[in-house]
Amino acid sequence: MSSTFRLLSAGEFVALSIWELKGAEVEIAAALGCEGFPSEGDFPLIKIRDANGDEIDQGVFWVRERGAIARVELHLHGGKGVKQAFANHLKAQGWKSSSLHCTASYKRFLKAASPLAARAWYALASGGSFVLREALQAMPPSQRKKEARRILSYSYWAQILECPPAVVLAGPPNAGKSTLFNAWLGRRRVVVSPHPGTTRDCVEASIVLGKGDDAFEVRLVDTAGIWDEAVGDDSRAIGQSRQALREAWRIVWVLDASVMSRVPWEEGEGGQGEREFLVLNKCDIGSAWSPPGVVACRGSALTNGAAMAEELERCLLNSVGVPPANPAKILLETSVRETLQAWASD
Ligand SMILES: Nc1nc2c(ncn2[C@@H]2O[C@H](COP(=O)(O)OP(=O)(O)OP(=O)(O)O)[C@@H](O)[C@H]2O)c(=O)[nH]1
Ligand SMILES: [Mg+2]
Repeated sequence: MSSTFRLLSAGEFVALSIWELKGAEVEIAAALGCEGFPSEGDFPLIKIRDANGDEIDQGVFWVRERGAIARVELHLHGGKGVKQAFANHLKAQGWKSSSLHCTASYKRFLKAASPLAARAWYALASGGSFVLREALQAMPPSQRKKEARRILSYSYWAQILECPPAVVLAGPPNAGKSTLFNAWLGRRRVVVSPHPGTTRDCVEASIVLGKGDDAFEVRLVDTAGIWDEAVGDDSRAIGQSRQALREAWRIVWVLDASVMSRVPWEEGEGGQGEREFLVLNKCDIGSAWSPPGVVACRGSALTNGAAMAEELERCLLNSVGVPPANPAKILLETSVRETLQAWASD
């Protein structure tokens, strides 16, 4: 048997899995348990049964090409188990699996976790950067230099999309970092307790910042509380927190407003720079003090954490600016970036 099948959609958990089957019409019909092929323009919903006649899924049957070797597309549900069961079903009947040959950028497009990443990787996969380069090539040198510089000023978006950056929640123990982390995610992801030193390992989760086409993915990181005189496991946990702070794209310092405490930079942590934000938490039980410097957000992660997260998202978005309207200007391809760098410095 020379019939082959392959998965056209992304491999991870997705709502739909899209399959391509190539082979003789009778073999395809037998594999799908149909009487025959639907008439042209007809896309029936068919039930897929395994060798025992048990239904494993149902999906849309689309005939792309008829002939000695027919090609059909099948849209099934996207769960991992369904995909595995369908592939097993075909293999048991002698079908061979073939892989999808697509470019690295198209694969990144399929896996994109945010609208901005999807738009930028799609622009690259469909030749957008080539069109951009051609357009610049046709410009007079002085205009090209100016335009290349302008486009290169968006380079940080390429870094953000290549590797989602870390927004690190840090501060003293028991200040409410993990409570805010959970509230931000909208689910109980990490343990919260009244005992200082609850969080040990850094825990991260993906979140999407912003709305609409420009929304992009970042990694929200919960860390162990930092305090002096820690020894043993506590000291190792704080070592991890400090590592996370060094690698952070943005730092959100969470402090307890109800008890007098020192601000991180008085303890040699952080530097109150533009990429750091101060949060005063536990305002529901008191505001014993107010730290020097700008407070990005005050509130109670316990009673109103979602609103605090929203406020912080606004601060983070304001700190990063707006990506270019044309996603091809986010130069994800090194060779195009290098060409523009050469033009910009001509
Ligand atoms: N009243 C009040 N309690 C809060 C608030 N946020 C957190 N807590 C409580 O404070 C305690 C510590 O909260 P956590 O979120 O575990 O604090 P943490 O900063 O992660 O602590 P470590 O992991 O030990 O560094 C828990 O009992 C929380 O329920 C708040 O806004 N108001
Ligand atoms: Mg914690």
